[in-house]
Amino acid sequence: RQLEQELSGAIDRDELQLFYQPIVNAKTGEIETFEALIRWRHPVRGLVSPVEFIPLAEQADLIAAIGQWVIDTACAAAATWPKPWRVSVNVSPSQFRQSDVPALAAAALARNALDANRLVIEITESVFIQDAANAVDVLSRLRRQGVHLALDDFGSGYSSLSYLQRFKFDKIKIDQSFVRRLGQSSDTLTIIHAIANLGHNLGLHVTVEGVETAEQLAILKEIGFDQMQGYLFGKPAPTLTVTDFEQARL
Ligand code: G
Ligand code: G
Ligand code: MN
Ligand code: NA
Repeated sequence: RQLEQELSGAIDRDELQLFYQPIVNAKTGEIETFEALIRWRHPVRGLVSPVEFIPLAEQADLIAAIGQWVIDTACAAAATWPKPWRVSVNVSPSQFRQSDVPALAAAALARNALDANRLVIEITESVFIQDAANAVDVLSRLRRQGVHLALDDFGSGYSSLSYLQRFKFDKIKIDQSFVRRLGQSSDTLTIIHAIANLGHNLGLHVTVEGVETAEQLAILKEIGFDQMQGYLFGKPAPTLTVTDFEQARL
């Protein structure tokens, strides 16, 4: 309750912050995109994870305001970057239903004179569960504006495959849980490989997430992804650092 109340003032008190994590080209190691990941700098609790406060924001009808702040802030940041990297923003299912995401995106892009193809919207399979027709309509509007669309956490939900027929995304991001289990069973590699082939055969770009170790990288390199993301290439950070300007060693 109290945290919920505090959250309602967090935007005005300037307590929300975006961290940025690099997403690199899997062949060259060059940075292509930064994913914006929200944090709440709580005066007493310190950095609060979105895992904790996004559900609160959804209950308290604050998700629309926070979502708008995220898109605005991410576009403003991208407009200041020294290279035309894309910025990728997570949009939760309730935000997708409650706010006019295409209008918010259009306003933020215009305000910051940012080309629409610099913005990526990441959604998870769960946006299709409640109102698939609306979700497809919203995605189509974003597509017509030139915004890129990514299906996040792919493979972690159920009946993931049917969603690939509902809307043609630009890319799928393979859920981190697969990479985490790489060392545990050889089946995991088979599954990751199959997802990558499926994505490529559908003409989609495929990103693998949660790459933490050189061992994982060595295995994943064999598969042939388009992009990779994970602590090995860079952790989410409040500002871009010198290493963000270097190529990852692949
Ligand atoms: O950055 P971190 O690993 O703590 O993120 C945890 C979860 O919060 C992830 O599922 C991520 O997609 C989600 N998340 C991060 N930033 C945002 C945001 O700005 N909006 C929404 N809706 N979810 C976010
Ligand atoms: O659900 P989504 O994919 O948007 O969540 C991304 C979250 O994963 C971010 O909050 C980020 O902090 C976290 N993350 C990014 N790279 C890694 C990684 O290599 N290992 C782990 N454990 N988490 C990561
Ligand atoms: Mn994401
Ligand atoms: Na993800």
